[in-house]
Amino acid sequence: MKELILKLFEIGALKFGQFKLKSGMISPVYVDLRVIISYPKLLAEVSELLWAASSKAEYSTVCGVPYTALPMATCISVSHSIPMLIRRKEAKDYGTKKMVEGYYEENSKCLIVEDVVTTGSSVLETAELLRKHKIVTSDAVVLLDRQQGGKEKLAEKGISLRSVLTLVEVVENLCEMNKIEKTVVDEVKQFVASNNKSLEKNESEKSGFPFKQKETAASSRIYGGVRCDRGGYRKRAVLSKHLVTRKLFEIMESKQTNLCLSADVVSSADLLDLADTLGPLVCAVKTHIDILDDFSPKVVDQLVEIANKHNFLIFEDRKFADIGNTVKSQYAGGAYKISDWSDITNAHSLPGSGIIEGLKAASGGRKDRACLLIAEMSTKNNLANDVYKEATVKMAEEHGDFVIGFICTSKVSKNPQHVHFTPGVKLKPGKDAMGQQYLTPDEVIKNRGCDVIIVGRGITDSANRLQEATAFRNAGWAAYVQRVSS
Ligand code: S5P
Repeated sequence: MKELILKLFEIGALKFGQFKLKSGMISPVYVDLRVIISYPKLLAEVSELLWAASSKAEYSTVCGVPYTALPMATCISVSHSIPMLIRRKEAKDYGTKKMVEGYYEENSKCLIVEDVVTTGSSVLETAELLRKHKIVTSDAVVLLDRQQGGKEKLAEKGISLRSVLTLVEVVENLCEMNKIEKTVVDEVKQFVASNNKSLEKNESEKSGFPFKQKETAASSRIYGGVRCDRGGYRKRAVLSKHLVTRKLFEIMESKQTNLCLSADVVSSADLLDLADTLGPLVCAVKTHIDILDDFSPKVVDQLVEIANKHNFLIFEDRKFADIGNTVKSQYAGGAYKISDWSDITNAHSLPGSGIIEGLKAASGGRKDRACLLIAEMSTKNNLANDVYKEATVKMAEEHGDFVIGFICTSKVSKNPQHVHFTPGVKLKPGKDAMGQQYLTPDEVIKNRGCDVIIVGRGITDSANRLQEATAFRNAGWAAYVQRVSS
């Protein structure tokens, strides 16, 4: 089960933080198993486990609770030659007006399949409908039981619920694998123990996904300082006035990653493939859009779609360095129209504050656009000395409505609203042939106090990019956890 739990965590099906459910309840965990359908192997595996969990039940048909469990029920049906029924959510307004599709005999037994159970109300709704059609429903299987009274409630109604996973088992395993902190486990356990039956599944997991729409991300979270983590990303999300900073910290916290992929590849297909494959592991994807051999506006549209799907920010590493009037056109115009699609961009502070004015003007006052100033560089013999660095930080302070932090190799600002992005990161220290110098995630995050590791060739040159990105993500996150807990 460990592997399954890890996979669910990695694809973002389980998120930890403070989530306000529609019912008003604050949950320390958010479960979105819908994303499983994007991973066919996992879908098949999960369906087999559901089928195995039903081994003691007797049934001649299966019926998935709409919608996430529909494909799971379909997989069980096809793999084990068990006829399937579909429960409609609304009756058709034409034709037969049937609420249950598929062939069944009166008094035949049907197994209900569900992805997640909280209070059990969705399973019960399906069971009641099937019962109205004289179909016997005494058994249900679920992938994840949130342990909030659903099993008991269903038992009272004559339905025996078997689960593949329980929430407590999930968090305990994730903690053992160093994916979440012990405090999160305790919070979830406390939440489960409070056994709040007022949580309605239809009101929570099934009806909204806080991070799906970029615009709704901020509004769906709690900013009351409900939980602080001693200067950690969550607390800083609460403190942050800039929408992009807040979003970034929230993403980092919910996906438990401080990895920014530097997708320095030259083909659009490679860029999109990287973003889609590694999207679940990163908080941001950094592009050099002008190195694509085959750039077309479609690429950035697709990249934005992928960013929405996997909940990461896009950072075009344009390193603007000209006068305000010129960068204005470079940012919003030309072939790339960067301000249309990139959440974050960066600029040298060398020209003075005019460059920020120009970029800000080009962004048209959009609150979801932000800039990092280059305070330090990762290359040997670079010219950014302490005076330059301090002047850059001052400039950032003066333009907090657009500048959210720095490209740097150390923590240059004490302002918790400033984000520190550090390039030149590999799992082992070293350098390349052209002056690039590498630090480890541990050094960058734990010792130097930076926030985000930017990793390019450490991942893109690897034969197994997914495995390598996972290693960077784990190393970066472990370093952060150690930093905030020490
Ligand atoms: O000082 C810097 C600033 C940046 S943004 N040093 C850097 O290396 N970068 C960028 O980070 C660089 O342009 C490249 O895209 C990435 C590092 O790539 P890597 O392959 O060396 O990890």
